Amino acid sequence: MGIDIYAIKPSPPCRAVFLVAKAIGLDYNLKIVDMEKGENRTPEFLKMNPAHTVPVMTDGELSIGDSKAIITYMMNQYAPANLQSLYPRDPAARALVDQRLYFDSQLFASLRGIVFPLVFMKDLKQSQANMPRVDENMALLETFLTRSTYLAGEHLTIADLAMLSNVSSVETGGLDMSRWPHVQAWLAKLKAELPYYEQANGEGAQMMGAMYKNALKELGGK
Ligand SMILES: N[C@@H](CCC(=O)N[C@@H](CS)C(=O)NCC(=O)O)C(=O)O
Repeated sequence: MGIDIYAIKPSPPCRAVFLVAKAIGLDYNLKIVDMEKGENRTPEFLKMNPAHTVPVMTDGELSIGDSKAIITYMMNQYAPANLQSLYPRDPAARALVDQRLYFDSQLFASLRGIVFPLVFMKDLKQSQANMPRVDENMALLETFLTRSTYLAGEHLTIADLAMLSNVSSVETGGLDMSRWPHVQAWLAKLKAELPYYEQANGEGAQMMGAMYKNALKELGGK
């Protein structure tokens, strides 16, 4: 019984879920999905999430895919009162967090656009063609982070934790982070502040970065 999370460690959306669970001290059973064996396309998995993506969460009768739906549910259902500021109840403050979460999905989609063709299709050209979208989103993130210390204001929210899973992958993937100094400073600050960083995110980010860099090397890219 309890909460089950179907996931893989390198995936940024899965790491967003690990980070938020750690932040609020929520226990769950981790069910690693073997994507190479097609475990995300079995009838049982597709019943939980027809989009065949990880992460998926089950909690009693509820099965839900998409990291944003999962982390906001976790906050709404399980966050203790003293941690509500991670996903504020005030509509205006929450709107800001939600906006950053939607932006994070956009940034993830652009990252997928460089990783998927390279790692799974061995298509360097397509990956490189998609790179400007990543740069554009990272520049937008830089702009947000010139306006506030954290992504949605002056304190940590789940928008930071979701974005952290993506930006740490940009760093481990070897992209030139010096182009976005506020993002670099924010990343260093979160790594230092979150005692659960390494366990929930660091190890998986290294795995993702290695997959990207190895494929790039294999295909002769830079
Ligand atoms: N918007 C989704 C994206 C999830 C996603 O694309 N997950 C990838 C791994 S990083 C996946 O499961 N891909 C397998 C597939 O598309 O079949 C979320 O935030 O959960």
